Amino acid sequence: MTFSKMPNPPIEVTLVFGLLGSGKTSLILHLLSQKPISERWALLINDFGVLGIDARTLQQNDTPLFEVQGGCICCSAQRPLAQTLQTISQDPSIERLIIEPSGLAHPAQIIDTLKKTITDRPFKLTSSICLIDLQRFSPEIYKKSALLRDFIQLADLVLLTRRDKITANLLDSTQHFLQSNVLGKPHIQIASFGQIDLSVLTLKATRPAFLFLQATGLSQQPGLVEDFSSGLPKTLQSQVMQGTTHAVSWIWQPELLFKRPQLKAFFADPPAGLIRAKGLLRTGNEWQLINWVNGELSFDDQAWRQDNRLEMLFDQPVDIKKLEQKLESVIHDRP
Ligand SMILES: Nc1nc2c(ncn2[C@@H]2O[C@H](COP(=O)(O)OP(=O)(O)OP(=O)(O)O)[C@@H](O)[C@H]2O)c(=O)[nH]1
Ligand SMILES: [Mg+2]
Repeated sequence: MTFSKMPNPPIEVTLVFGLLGSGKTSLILHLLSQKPISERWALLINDFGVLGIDARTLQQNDTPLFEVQGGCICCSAQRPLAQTLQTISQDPSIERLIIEPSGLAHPAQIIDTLKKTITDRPFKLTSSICLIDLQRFSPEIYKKSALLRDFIQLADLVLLTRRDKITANLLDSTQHFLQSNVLGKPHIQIASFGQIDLSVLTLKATRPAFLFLQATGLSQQPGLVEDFSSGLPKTLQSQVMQGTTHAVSWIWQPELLFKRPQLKAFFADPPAGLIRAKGLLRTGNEWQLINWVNGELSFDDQAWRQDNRLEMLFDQPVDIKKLEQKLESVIHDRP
């Protein structure tokens, strides 16, 4: 990749979007692992909840990371997004920006903000990547979901994820469906754990200029963050963000331990309405990133050691007392 030697070169932007848990952070981690040493990138992360778990996961020494919190950057956090873009544009060393919006964000509004915000240096969208979880895609879902159809329309690349989880037949039929039903035939790649190469950062649009669609039927309202008093031991912070999607978040002291078997049991019988969970938890001498998506729980080692934090997203109001009673069995005061 070569960057322009113009006095005020644009910052090249890659927008990585997709529904909750579709693999955005995993893809960005893989892209970062291939970053040429000579290039300077920045990351802009907009996690739905308030704990910034994605940002903690993606934090690397040589890549500045900007977080926009307080809702979705496509709606309630549009102004913080514009302000952050201005801050990024003032760093002359940054050549590329990768944006991960929350899984609830509509990319059209983000593209609009990128275009209309006046910044010291311009931003140029060089690729937009839409991740689709093969396990959660079907022609019926596509037909029902205006959001999913918008996602696919807006993407330069549709990246089908969780290849490892589905059969070759299902993969074939999904690809065939997308090629036959999406206007302009999307450019499709397939991956497990976001393992694709850096050429995706500079994709040229494969289709003529798209129409920005209005975000309709989004299950997202401006986030309202409220504190709640937690009954769990040594809780440092407990917050709930309310909209149509309810995000419940806790931070606990680092001494607490979360035993794996109990965590597995908790998520084997998940609380009603749970759609996504992630956390950075001490599970022994190590800290682990835990992810619950599609009914499956996974653990990955993390260097994180500052505290325990857990976030759960629900598609219905939550009885926090009941939820905490259930969670109590998972928390151990001492190793
Ligand atoms: N089996 C399998 N798991 C995957 C794949 N891609 C991601 N995952 C796992 O799915 C979980 C969620 O992945 P993330 O990369 O955090 O997804 P995300 O889209 O960033 O999630 P949100 O930011 O919460 O919307 C993690 O446990 C990943 O390890 C894949 O291709 N195959
Ligand atoms: Mg993520």
